[in-house]
Amino acid sequence: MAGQRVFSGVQPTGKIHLGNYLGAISPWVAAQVEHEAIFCIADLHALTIPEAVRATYLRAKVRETAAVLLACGIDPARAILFVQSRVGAHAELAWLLSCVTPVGWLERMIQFKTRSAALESVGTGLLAYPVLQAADILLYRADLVPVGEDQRQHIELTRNVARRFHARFGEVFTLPEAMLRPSGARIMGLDDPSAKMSKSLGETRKGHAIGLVDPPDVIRHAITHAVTDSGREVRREQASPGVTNLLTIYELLSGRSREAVQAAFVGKGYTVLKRAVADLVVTTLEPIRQRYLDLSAQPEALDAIVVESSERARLLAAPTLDRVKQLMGLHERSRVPFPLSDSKEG
Ligand code: AQP
Repeated sequence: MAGQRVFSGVQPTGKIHLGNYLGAISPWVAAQVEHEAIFCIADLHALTIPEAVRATYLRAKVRETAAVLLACGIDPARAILFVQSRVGAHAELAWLLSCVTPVGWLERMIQFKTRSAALESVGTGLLAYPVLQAADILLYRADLVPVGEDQRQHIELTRNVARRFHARFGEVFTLPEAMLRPSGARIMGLDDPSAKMSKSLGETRKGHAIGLVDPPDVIRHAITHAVTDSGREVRREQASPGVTNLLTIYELLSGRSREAVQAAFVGKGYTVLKRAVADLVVTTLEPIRQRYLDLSAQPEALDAIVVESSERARLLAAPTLDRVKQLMGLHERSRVPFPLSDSKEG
């Protein structure tokens, strides 16, 4: 797996939370060491969320997201960290791919069903969201896409869109693999362990999510009030979803095995478990919060990083888009050399 290209993204909406960190961002930080890594701040995707469609809000959120990702350890010397709307090829390829994607495929997406169910009027962008996501990934001919469990279906759709394109027009894309961590790909909400921890719910429900840059007292309060079950102590047999969620968070942040964590807490009261989880979360997140505060005080430096990275992303994306347009008959000869022999570095 060494030397493969990794691509993933995060929407600049709401508060980036511990689920984003454990399911996606911390695997990204690890991936940038052994792979060629490209990470996207997906502001075009954010436009599908009505509250995000306010220019000042979105612009501030893009910068905030960049600061959080850098604070978590994304290193611009190793990885490309760019803003989606700065690379025009994403929207252009999304349109071209939408012309080969059946509507039925999109209507079956769980995320579309969940989000649209809550809306009076559903925008076309919400339905087409996974096509834009497919374009994001396919543009860079990524091999691996580290994501949380909620994105598994979208990666499968990306593969199907690529296959359909290949069957009609010829080979151009790499079929990407979703990269899910065995434990922690779906961290649940603290206030309701039957729902995944999410930015959107975190906006409206206090105590749902742990923000990566929340102050320690807010984190401790949320964990202390996390929903568990009617029992009092951790048992050896199958734990309830709320207790399992706390054990999973502890397991991932401590780096210990599930068995070791289970053994350490069996017979201990939920208060002891919650205190231990809160201590570990605060110890892990406090340095991130401090780096975030430092970075936030340097907006020009943040902007310079994403502008420079976006230029690098533009150069990587151009040959794929050009090849796609050529295969679809939009122009005759490729204007940009397409690296078919797969030196992706170029
Ligand atoms: N709870 C989670 N556990 C593990 N991984 C997660 N991810 C999201 N939630 C969890 C992963 O984080 C990456 C960025 O996802 P996103 O920007 O779509 O964040 P979100 O929290 O899913 O945001 P929203 O806008 O609030 O979406 P909904 O309302 O659908 O939850 C992705 O790799 C994602 O899998």
